[in-house]
Amino acid sequence: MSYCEEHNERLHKLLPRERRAFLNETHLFLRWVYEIVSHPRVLDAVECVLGPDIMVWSSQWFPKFPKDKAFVSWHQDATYWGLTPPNVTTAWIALSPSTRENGCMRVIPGTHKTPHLPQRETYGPDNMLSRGQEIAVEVNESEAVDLILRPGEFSLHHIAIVHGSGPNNADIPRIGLAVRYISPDVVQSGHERDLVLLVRGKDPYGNFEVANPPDRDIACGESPIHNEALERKARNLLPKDNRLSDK
Ligand SMILES: O=C(O)CCC(=O)C(=O)O
Repeated sequence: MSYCEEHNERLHKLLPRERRAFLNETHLFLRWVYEIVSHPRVLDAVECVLGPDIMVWSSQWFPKFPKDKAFVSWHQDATYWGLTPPNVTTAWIALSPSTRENGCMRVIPGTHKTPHLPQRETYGPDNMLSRGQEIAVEVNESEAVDLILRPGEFSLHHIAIVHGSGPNNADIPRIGLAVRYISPDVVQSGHERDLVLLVRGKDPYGNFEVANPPDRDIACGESPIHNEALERKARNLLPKDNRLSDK
């Protein structure tokens, strides 16, 4: 929270999708975020899905201020991350209550098992995704399940599941850290080798560059590893004119 408070004024001046430039890959330069992403309770759950060898490919904060219009359109991460095979799971870790009223994440069960849906880029100003990407066909919202969490709880979601979230209509913030875990056999389609952290087990594949975890908190913008990770992700994932963030 102190990190968010420190950058509160700057964050408020940015569009939701621009805010995220401050909020990506903080596990690479903030020790306390690293401690969250490598917490044994989180990794035990991830291990049930991915097996004993686990790497953090990315992490992103998704903060919604009280009465914030920011939302996340329905989308499938698998469409634009370029990661195969889909041995990828996101732990969405709540640092505030996450409820229907303050815009909790919602998923459409079973959609990770059906063919990927077409997606379009809207660049909507209140959309928290960097290109405002959204599913281009109708999503049956009556099937949506709310992932209601208390602070300290987390959910896991598959890279291909249809998910999104609405605005924050409450007087309290909604803060979540989305941590993207992969198993080391995953390959990325971009030209750059992304920087990852090995948080459990071993990496017999060498598909990614394994970075060292931070041993202390470093100021935002002053960590060479963080800057490098942001640039590589942007070069892999974003069109040249929109390299503000990686999602
Ligand atoms: O925080 C949200 O509401 C959406 C998060 C999300 O899209 C993700 O974790 O992939």
